[in-house]
Amino acid sequence: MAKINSNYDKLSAGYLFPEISRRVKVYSEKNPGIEILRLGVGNTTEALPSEIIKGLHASVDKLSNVKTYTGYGDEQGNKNLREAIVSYYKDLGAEILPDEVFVSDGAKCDVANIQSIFSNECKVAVQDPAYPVYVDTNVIAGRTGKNTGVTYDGLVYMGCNLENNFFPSLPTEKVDLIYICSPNNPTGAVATREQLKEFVDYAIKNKSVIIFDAAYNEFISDSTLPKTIYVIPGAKECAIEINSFSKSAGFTGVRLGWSIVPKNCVCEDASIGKLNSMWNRRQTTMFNGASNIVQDGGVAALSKEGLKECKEIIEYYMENSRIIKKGLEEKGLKVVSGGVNAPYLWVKTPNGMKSWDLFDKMLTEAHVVITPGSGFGPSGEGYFRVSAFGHRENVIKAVESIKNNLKL
Ligand code: PL4
Repeated sequence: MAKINSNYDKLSAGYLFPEISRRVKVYSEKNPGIEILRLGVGNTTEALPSEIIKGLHASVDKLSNVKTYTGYGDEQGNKNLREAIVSYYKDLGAEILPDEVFVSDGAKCDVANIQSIFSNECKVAVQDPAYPVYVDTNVIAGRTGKNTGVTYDGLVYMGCNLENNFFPSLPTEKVDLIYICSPNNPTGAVATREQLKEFVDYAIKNKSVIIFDAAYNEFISDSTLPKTIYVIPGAKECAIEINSFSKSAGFTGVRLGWSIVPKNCVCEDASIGKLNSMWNRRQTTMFNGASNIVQDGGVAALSKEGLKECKEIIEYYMENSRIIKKGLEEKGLKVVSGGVNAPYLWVKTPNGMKSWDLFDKMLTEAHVVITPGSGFGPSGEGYFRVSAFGHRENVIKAVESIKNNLKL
């Protein structure tokens, strides 16, 4: 007799982003002809730069010739891409070995799957608010108790708020797996070296592992802020880093990411090399490698010219961010975090409104889609996230519509 994984029943009804799409669809169907302006999902909109297009085309051409055709590649990723990632880290000031790099088809599956190499006994700590995948995958795996409607029992929520400048203090109880995202989704806050060092020291002392999501690291323009946790002394002993080509190179639809599991990364019952070999086993068993065409696109994105072109597109989105910030502040809304070294702005809802009420108000009055803060965790209630990804003219239209039509 088959039985379901009843942990699914603990989850909140719908995953955040499909729930937003559902509400927007219902509204659009009832109000045909109204133009919806999207500052909700962090979805890239600008064309891929020429160096990446060249890399992708060349790779397609290789497949047309029997002498250069390739079939399955290494599950961990092609050698040239893994080496390009190693050299990317070297430029950031971190020494990573090629067999510590695991290429994937995006960061989402890596941040979702990485928990599977750890015991179900592990106590999990998440920044609150956080990208919902960290919490939901641990719920599915059975590392939490029941859903109270606001929180999950057994999970440690590390509150990020105005008082701590949206970076949490160390957990007061012993935790085993710690999710940190910097630049943070949704608050846009970026951890300093000192803040990360505190967590690294904690993890080493407690034999915990940090899962560091660096998906937005290329949006950091302040050179004093770390773009990888591996510039922090000791981080290779306690941290797994996950990154993506989605936001830095516009690969949201193309799909490519990577995880780094250093050989020196250990935990209570894993000595040197064990976590790396477990992730290798997991990936080689359950994943068949990223598309060879896309991997060649990734190599092009990490080339000198590719990085330069991608930087220009990042700067375009960051100009959007400045436009949004200025417009929201002119409207009297409080942008409390983000938008400077990150493509998200974290904004207080006016008059103490609930996040989803503000979502509906924004949609019906200004026809603008934002993301309700409570969708990212209990500390997100009373806030909303605005994404700076979008065509400039749409961003300007959205900001104008908020200024002219939102009734405060
Ligand atoms: C909507 C902190 C976006 N359907 O594209 P990937 O898989 O390489 O990266 C996913 C990812 C990983 N880590 C962080 C992220 O913020 C994201 C993407 N988040 C958003 O608007 O918050 C897209 C969300 C998508 C999803 O569910 O991920």
